[in-house]
Amino acid sequence: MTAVSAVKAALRKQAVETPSWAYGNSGTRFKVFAQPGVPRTPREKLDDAARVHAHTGVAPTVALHIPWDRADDYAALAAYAEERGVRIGTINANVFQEDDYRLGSVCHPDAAVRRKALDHLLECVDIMDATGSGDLKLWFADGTNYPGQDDVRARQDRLAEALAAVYERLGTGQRMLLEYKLFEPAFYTTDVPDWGTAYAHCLKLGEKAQVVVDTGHHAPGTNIEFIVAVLLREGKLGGFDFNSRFYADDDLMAGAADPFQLFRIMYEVVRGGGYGPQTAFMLDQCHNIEPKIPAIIRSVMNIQEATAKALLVDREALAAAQAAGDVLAANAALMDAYNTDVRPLLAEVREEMGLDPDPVAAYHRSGWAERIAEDRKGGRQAGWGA
Ligand code: LRH
Ligand code: MN
Ligand code: MN
Repeated sequence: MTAVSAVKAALRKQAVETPSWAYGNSGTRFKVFAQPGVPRTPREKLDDAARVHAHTGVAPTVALHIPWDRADDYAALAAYAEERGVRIGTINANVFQEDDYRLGSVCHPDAAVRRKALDHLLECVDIMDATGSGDLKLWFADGTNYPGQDDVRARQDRLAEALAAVYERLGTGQRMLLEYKLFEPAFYTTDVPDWGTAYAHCLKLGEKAQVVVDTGHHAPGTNIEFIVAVLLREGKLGGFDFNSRFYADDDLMAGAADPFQLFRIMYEVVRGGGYGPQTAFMLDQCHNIEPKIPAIIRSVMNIQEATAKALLVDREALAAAQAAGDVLAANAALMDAYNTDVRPLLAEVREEMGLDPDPVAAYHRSGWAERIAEDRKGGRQAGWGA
């Protein structure tokens, strides 16, 4: 049996990174619904992230997206975060929002555009130096819409060249995390469409290059936990962008659409020795209609619940059933853990951490939502279309 005290200790040490862009207004390409009190500056995003950490105790870092979170002085921004009890986490590069990138960024056929994109990636490493951030997250919107539009192989060569230049620039303790996505905004080919392509590039680059699994970036029905198991086995799982999807890259709250899948993923993480600071557990969600901060708290709690269940799996019983070829007993060992109501356990963990057992209720009682609605007028859209 798994000792409950060990499970609780592991849960107390959990760290989920929240994305700065989840705090701002966002929408679909049809409509951005503005909300009262959303942040107007990177500092205000950090203020909100600090509230999430204060109520959950497990969201100590905040991912930035550059240029959405541009600052004059990044060291000062990092100091501001620390004053509020959080730290700057992953730096997300953004080479997809300028007219120059119509045909791509680092894979663009024009060397001048490729240079511009590379310069931005290198600038992001400068920002990591200034903020003390260890991870650079790279996602490329690059691809083509029509057969014949560009040379698919040449685009891989250009990608490899840019990645190598960034890799070269990384300092000690810094990693680059390459994120793949099946499609969108490109619809015929995407230059990093799947874990295999990301893995091949990272393998060639070296140990500081690892793959990021965004749970919304696969074809329907893809067995994501299998990808997680394989990447962990190869030492190439850098982290996650957690969110939920029903259809494509929906960016809904983590664990909302398929909590069972989230459990299966977390089980493979635990099983494969990936539960710890070596794996970046990030959220990548964009709330469209629901209030930002409570929705982020809900995602964090959903991840905690999936993790608690994964940690509760009786691995000895599971291994024995697997060795005996007892298919049903093995499946039952997993399902018993999944079907456990872990909410009381997590409430206890929170109380032991000096927190309210119900983070959402505590947030609503805190008065923060009313305060920011009053104090902040003219909140900005998070990212696209801003
Ligand atoms: C791309 C993506 C990537 C971006 C984020 C805003 O779909 O998942 O991680 O940085 O969305
Ligand atoms: Mn993502
Ligand atoms: Mn995405």
